[in-house]
Amino acid sequence: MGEQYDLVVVANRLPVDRVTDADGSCGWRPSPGGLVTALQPVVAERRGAWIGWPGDVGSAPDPLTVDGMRLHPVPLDADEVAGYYEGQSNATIWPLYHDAVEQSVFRRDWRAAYREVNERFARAAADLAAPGAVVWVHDYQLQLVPGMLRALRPDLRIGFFLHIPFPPIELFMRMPLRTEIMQGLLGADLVGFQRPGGARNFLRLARRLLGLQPAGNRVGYDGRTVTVGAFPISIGVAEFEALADDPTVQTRAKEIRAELGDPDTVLLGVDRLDYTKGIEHRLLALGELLEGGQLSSPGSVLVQVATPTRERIAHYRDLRDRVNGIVGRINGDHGRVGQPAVHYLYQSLPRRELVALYLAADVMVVTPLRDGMNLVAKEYVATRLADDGALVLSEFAGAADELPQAYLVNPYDVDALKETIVHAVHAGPAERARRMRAMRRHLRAHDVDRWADTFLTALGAAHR
Ligand code: GDG
Repeated sequence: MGEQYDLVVVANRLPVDRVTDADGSCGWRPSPGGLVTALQPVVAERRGAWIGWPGDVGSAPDPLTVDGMRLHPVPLDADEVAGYYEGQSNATIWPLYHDAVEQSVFRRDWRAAYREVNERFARAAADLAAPGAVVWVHDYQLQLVPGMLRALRPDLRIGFFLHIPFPPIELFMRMPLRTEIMQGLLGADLVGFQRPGGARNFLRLARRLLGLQPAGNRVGYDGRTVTVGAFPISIGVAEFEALADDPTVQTRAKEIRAELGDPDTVLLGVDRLDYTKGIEHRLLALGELLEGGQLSSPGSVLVQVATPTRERIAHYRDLRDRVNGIVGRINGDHGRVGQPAVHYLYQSLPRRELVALYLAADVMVVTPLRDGMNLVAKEYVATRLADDGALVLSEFAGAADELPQAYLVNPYDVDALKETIVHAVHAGPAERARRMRAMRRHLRAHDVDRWADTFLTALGAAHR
């Protein structure tokens, strides 16, 4: 018998990236993100393991220990990256679960790859989990894993958390893999969603598609009881507060404002360059505001950070071209030498620089067309230690449930978006402080540690 663990996290990605140095030797670089920050202490404290893909193509490297977590790499070959990851996960499921804001592509060979890779993750978890262990499976790439793992190891306590929205029945029903995915998810003891709406969609679907009879937040399946609930994810609030309190970050924020030409208003957008994030809607609204004179350049500037993502998928390349075009047009129409209206960065920035940008921004503009949660909105709020600044937030982000004091807006309604941005830009300090204080208070009581604890406690209590 090999290594065994009482807690096993299963996620598409490992919390590290494999990097190849100039001399050809391989090394590891931590890839800090919200999920890693949340789970590292939990996994380390329980001497747990993390199963995931190292992010490159090729054979499996040996297991390694990082920050008290035992990491078990799952290898993918080039066809699997194309079929399981870029195909079924990101060109079929991702758009469909986000209200079909882009057309999903359905392909048999992608489904086969998805099954095969999910099976590999499930077998890895079955090998590593101690008798009666807790296994926590994450996200849309691995929806078949709970069912596959249940078949291999009926003794385990299995939790599943979906980071993205769970769609209404009408959309879900399009998927050729619909029954398998539902059966896969129902292999878990606890299925968690970001919002109550996702949990409701799931329970309705269990009735419609599988003829099950949910009672409250529970549904019987295959002789077991599956509990369903909403567990809104959060951020490491203390970490962001500490960065915001750091004098070098504060100095950098002042420098950024100076580099932008000391404008009256700095607006900020930070997103992966994804078509779900509503970047085009935001830019079009800004363009019309400059055109109509409600905002003026160089008095107001927008900094838009768009982090490169999924660049091999056609929808993402097309989006990049469109955004380049809109930014170019706005700057062509409204910029001056040395004073563009939009400062556009297609780059991934260090976290300190990101926080300096949050501090430099008067108005944060978060306008997704659909988003599971949106951590950027929470990060901006957490860093506003003086309760200043304003958050414009789409109703269609999960964060809107918890941050009703934001300037909420339907980003599809361009006039409403323009009005809301203008309102946020002109709001007085007292109004801003009132809103920001309430949002900060909520976040401080609901950080990511509490999210992980709440989920694991509910999993412990879930019926067998
Ligand atoms: C998925 C769901 C859900 C972004 N640019 C840079 C950078 N970031 C960081 C942000 C934030 C994270 O990436 C993005 O998180 P979001 O929640 O905003 O969005 P997704 O990536 O789509 O995440 C989402 C989330 O999962 C968690 O469940 O909230 O709804 O779609 O932390 O700060 N970080 C750095 N440089 C960048 O340029 N360092």
